[in-house]
Amino acid sequence: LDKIIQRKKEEITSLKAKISIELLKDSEFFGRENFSLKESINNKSGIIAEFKRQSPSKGIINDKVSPLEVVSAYESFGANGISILTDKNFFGGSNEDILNVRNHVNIPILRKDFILNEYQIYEAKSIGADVILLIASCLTPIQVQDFTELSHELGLEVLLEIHTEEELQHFNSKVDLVGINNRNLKDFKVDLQHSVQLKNQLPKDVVSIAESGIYSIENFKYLKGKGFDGFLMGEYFMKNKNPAKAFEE
Ligand code: IGP
Repeated sequence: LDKIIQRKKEEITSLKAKISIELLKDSEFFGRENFSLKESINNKSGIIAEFKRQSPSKGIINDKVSPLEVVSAYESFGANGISILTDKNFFGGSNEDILNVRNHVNIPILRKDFILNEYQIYEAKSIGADVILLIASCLTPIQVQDFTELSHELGLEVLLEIHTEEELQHFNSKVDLVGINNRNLKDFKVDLQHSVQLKNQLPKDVVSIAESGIYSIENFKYLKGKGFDGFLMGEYFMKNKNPAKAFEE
């Protein structure tokens, strides 16, 4: 009997998972073509502007603005992509933050979260994201590969985030973009040299994004000069009362 019950429990759990994924597929966003981040940053400024209310390293950055006003302004000031944190507990975000803006902007949206299983990838598609972040330090190389295949089946692009030399092993040629995080997620230290050094170890034709710690136009120009295709910037914009204003400079 114990065996039967154990087996039954597994059966029900996987059935529940299947049903919830089927429900996600009812979303209007399944079947819609994605906005490609890879194409959108090609030969442009490459700025991917982030909506981030708070973070574990900085506390509250800006909780007075709505995603729709900020994101629309980012687009009109010339951002090539938008990043939105959907993690609630540490970043104060939610899936609604993407749902509420998706139909109002015509540039790609990156769902920024800690993706650990397939369900979250279906979920990303169902809320209208175009790109998902896969963080190498949270996943095995095999998971990166499997999750990338699933994302492509659903019409999502993958941005693989790495921070250390060892994490280069998570890279495979199927991922669409590789981001190098200048911030160490364990101690929050930021060092722009970090992305420059690691970039040299990536294949030349990889679309590369410098992430975090880009706090001035000089920082941006410096990294651009080093050959990065894209620049993920959050705090520089969000710490402004009017986040898109920083673009005007
Ligand atoms: C933006 P900054 O320093 O400009 O606010 O950083 C972005 O790179 C950062 O939010 C980020 C992040 C992450 C957040 C990069 N990788 C992974 C959460 C999880």
